[in-house]
Amino acid sequence: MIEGHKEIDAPAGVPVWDVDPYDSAILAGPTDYYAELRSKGPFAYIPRYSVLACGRYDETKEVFSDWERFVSSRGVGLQDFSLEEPWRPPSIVLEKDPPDHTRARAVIERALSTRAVRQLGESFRQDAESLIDGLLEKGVFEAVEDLAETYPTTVFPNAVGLQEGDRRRLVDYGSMVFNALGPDNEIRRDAMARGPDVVPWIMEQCQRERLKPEGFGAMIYAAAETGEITEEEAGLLVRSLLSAGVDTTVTVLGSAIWCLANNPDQFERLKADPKMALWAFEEILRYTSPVHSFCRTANLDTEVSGIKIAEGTKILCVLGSANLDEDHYPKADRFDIDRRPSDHLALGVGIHGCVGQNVARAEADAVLTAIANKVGSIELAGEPVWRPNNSVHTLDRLPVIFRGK
Ligand code: OVM
Repeated sequence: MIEGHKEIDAPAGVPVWDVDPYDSAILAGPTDYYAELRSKGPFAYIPRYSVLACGRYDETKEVFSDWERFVSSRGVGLQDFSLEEPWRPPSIVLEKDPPDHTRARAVIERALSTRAVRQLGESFRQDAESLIDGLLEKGVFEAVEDLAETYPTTVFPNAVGLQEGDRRRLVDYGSMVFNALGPDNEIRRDAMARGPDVVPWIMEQCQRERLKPEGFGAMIYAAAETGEITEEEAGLLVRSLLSAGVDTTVTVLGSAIWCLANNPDQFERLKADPKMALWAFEEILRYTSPVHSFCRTANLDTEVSGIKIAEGTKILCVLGSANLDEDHYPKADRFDIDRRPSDHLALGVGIHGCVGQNVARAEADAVLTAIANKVGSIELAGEPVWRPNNSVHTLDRLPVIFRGK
């Protein structure tokens, strides 16, 4: 065993690569690691964790889409749940395969449907406008804390129907969930140390009595009324909302500002046509890949691109690398909102593709549209600092200046 999964040999034809993908320097600046991974071929064997890493577009998409061969029920991090008990009861949507997955997915999908999300649009827009107005008054601000963390932790708890939206605990729980998918390193241990304070609070917010009668949470509990899922499963699905809905959107909003500050020509393009906000968002997703990697586990002996993969193999799917694959995206290293990359892998693909993407798009659309309409220029006011995280590529600090139009 290694990091909670079966130790495997390098398959024939796969280069051995002595790298630590979870090294803080790589997590903070992964571009060279991504490029080297792609140059090695469809897969590289990483002895330190005994995993096959995959970072070209085609193979990453193949592994990620094929839930029958590459399962999620054995965990989407390094740990194999068939061999080791995870730190929390598994998610009934992320960490399950059909047929279990199908029932839970249907319920959460309905709660986060286009129709349910459309009703939130107006309040999302108002909150975005007043946030941007406030930041324009400040001029210089810290974009991670004052924008990226503030916006989702304002609108999302409300949309779920939480009584209180303790921003720190929501962000800290997300950090636990995403760091837990990596190895038992210092980053993971630091995040997990918040558990005693954060986990009981999160579980408390998931209870039916705690949730307002309107919101995603209440819609999920309505499915427990009809017997489609149990009350306990409803609580776990609300937990999924709180696990996946905060860190991800916080990350992408920070990265959005980083992209626009570094590419003033693209910001001009967006200002000239604010209707490009959603396409800008897709390019931000492709270019920055908020979730940089998730694993799958081979559930049988199989083969991908001529490489034999043994049952029990953990495959580290490096989404951040696949999204920068030159063979799929010409000039992949250029941020270009006119690219319209509707097939990027940042939200996953297939039956496990991001179920919250309507909500994420509504949040991003509101914020990017408000910025396009109100802000004249975005400038860095200091060096951006990235925060190492075992699955999320996220900023720690981003000092910027907004000037009005
Ligand atoms: C969950 C969940 C879903 C997607 C991502 C995620 C690792 C968690 O269902 O808890 O973060």
